[in-house]
Parts: sequence; structure tokens; C-alpha cells
Amino acid sequence: MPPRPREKQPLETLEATGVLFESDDVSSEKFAQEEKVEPRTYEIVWFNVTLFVILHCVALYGVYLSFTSAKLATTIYAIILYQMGAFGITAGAHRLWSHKAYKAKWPLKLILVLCQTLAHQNSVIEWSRDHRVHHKYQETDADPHNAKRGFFFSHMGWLMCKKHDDVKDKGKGIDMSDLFAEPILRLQHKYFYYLMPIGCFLLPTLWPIVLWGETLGNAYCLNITRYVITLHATWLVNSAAHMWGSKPYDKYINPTENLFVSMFAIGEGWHNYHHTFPWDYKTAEYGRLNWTMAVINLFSKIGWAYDLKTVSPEMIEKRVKRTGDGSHEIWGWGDKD
Ligand code: ST9
Ligand code: ZN
Ligand code: ZN
Repeated sequence: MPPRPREKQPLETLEATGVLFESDDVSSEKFAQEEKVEPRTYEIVWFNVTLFVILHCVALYGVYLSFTSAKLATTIYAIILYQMGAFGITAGAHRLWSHKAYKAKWPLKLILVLCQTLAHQNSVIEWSRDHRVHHKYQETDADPHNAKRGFFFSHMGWLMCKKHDDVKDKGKGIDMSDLFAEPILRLQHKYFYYLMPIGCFLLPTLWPIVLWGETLGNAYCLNITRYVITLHATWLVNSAAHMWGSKPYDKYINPTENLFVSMFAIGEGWHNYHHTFPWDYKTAEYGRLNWTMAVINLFSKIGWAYDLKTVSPEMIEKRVKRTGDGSHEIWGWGDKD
């Protein structure tokens, strides 16, 4: 990768990024670390490895059941829950809370926290702290899922071993006061290990049994299948969308535009754009395969979502021409190597 020009960001960029402005064009610390190549050690957490193996076996069995004994209603229900959980992650933990890309009224916050709990990817506070560290120190040892450590590590391996000391050290410097100031997030964080089993496993298993007479086995396994699918859809953003695809906005960073990932991650695969302009509520220049954006727009029509931040076409154009890889469909003449 060519060394990145250390230019100062335009004031407009700094102002618009709000809480994450420092992570847009990361500190020089990042670049010092990028050059550091050292053998890494992996302290494997066997409890997590065992849980993930069991989870995947049950999920695969759930796929089998959906084609054999499960009711069609249960399969459709599992797909709907996958989308709802995904929405809690994308519109909630990611765009609203990690990046403050828009503001939300309390009914929408409640919906988002419930959906995010359904997706069980840790509490919003823990998720956002890891994600803010990821943006600020991307592809360094302080990045929890540093893609330079390979596909498997960035996809799911990082959840099966102890975090690098840099993650914890640098993470302590991340300001999380805005999220701790929100009672709903403090509550979710404090009672997460009560809320998560109920919200992600118990209730979703119960409804098909009560409402349309599904068997316990089918309801349980298909719920695990939808949970695992949401996990992989999310993890693909950290792995595939940090490895494969074009870089129309910034060729100096690893995140890419990945259509396949966007399809499964309901609009979060446009990752080169997102790392370049992390405060944009669309996490993309366009609305393609981005129903998270469409639903936020719907909520903004009834006033539950407001102050949606985005990026002006002029700013995008300037950036594409300055740092793009030449693949942008309109301003494709970015400075090619
Ligand atoms: C899951 C999360 O899957 C997935 C997140 C994906 C993010 C994706 C982002 C992509 C972009 C957005 C697009 C969204 C797309 C969505 C599409 C949807 C379809 N800073 O954690 P511990 C401290 S979760 C500061 O135990 P270990 C911590 O506070 C899946 N401090 O570390 C603690 O201090 P204290 C289900 C930090 O021991 C201490 O360190 N969940 C930070 O190394 C120890 O913390 C799981 O599988 C930080 N960043 O263990 C659980 N991090 O003691 C997995 C930590 O004072 N997690 N600290 O409180 C674990 O079991 C463990 O965390 C571990 C590491 C084994 C991985
Ligand atoms: Zn990323
Ligand atoms: Zn982000």
C-alpha cells in the first residue's frame, strides 16, 4: 500500500464528523503502528470456541429442518428476525450510537435497543466502544478485528481469543460518555446478561410455539440459524469488506466497496465510503441495497429520526479526485498509480 499523504482534513470534515471526527483521518500513531510487524500471539479462549462450534452445528441443523419438518411460517419468521436484528445493529449500534450520524426520539431508541438485543452482539455500549476503536486505529493492533491478521481473525477469530493489549490500552482513551449518558443504554449494558438470553433466545423461540404450534426443536434451531446468519452478515463487513472490492473514495485504506456484503448486511458493505465519511447516516454515497437507509428515512418522515447527517456531493467529488483509486462511476479520474 502506498504511504498515505498526511494532509490536514478540511474544517468542514472535522465539524461534520462530530464524535468521530478524530477517526476520519486517523492519528499519526496509526501509521507508526502500521509499519510495525511483529509476530502475534493468540491466547485462545476455548469456552468461546466450544460455544461457536455448538452454535454452528445447531444452525446447520436448523437449515436442514427448515427444508424438512419446520413450518413455512417459522422459516419466514426467522428471516424477518434476521432483518430486525440486523436493523438493530446497523441503524442502532452502528449509525445512531457509534457514529451519531442522526438523532432519534425515545420510541425509536427503544425499538433499536430491542432489535439490537435480539441480535446479541454484546451490549450497544460494548459494541460501540469496539467499533470506535476500530475506526480510530483501523488495521493496527489496537483494532479489535485487525484485518491485517487475516480473513478468519477479522471475521470471527477475534471473538475466540484474548484481545491484544493495544485494544484495551487505546480503547481506554475513547470517549464513551455520550453513550453512558443515555439511560436506555446504561440499563441495557447493566442487565445485558438477563436481557440477552430472553431477547435473543427465549422469546424468539417461544412465539412460533405459541402462535402457530411449531415444535420446540424446530423453533429453537431455526432461531439459532437466524442468529448465526446475522452474525456472519455482520462479520463479513470486518473481513470481506476490508479485503475485496474497489476503493473509489480512498485508496490508502483497506476498507472496500463490496456489493455482496451490502446485500447481506442491509447496506453496510459500502465500507470504503463509510471509513472515509463515517458520519454519513447512509454509510454509502447512494441508496443501493441499503434498506437501513430507507427505514431511517421512513422514521424521519414521522419525526422519530432527525438531524440526519450526510456529505455534500462537492465534498465527495473533491475527496474522490484526491484519494480515489479511479473506480468512481462519475469522478473516476482519481489520482491513479
Ligand atoms: C459479536 C460482535 O459478534 C460483532 C461486532 C462486529 C462489529 C462489526 C463492525 C462492522 C461495521 C459496521 C457494520 C454493521 C453491519 C451490521 C450488519 C448486520 C447484518 N476498549 O472483552 P474482554 C476491556 S459478539 C477499552 O473480556 P478479553 C474491558 O472493558 C458475538 N477497553 O477482553 C475489560 O475491562 P474490565 C457474541 C476494552 O479478556 C477488559 O478489557 N459475543 C476494550 O481479551 C477485558 O475485556 C461474544 O462472542 C476496548 N475496545 O476477552 C462474546 N475491549 O475488566 C465475545 C475490552 O475493567 N467476547 N476492554 O471491565 C469475549 O468473550 C471477549 O471479549 C473476548 C476477549 C474473549 C473476545
Ligand atoms: Zn471497518
Ligand atoms: Zn462505522
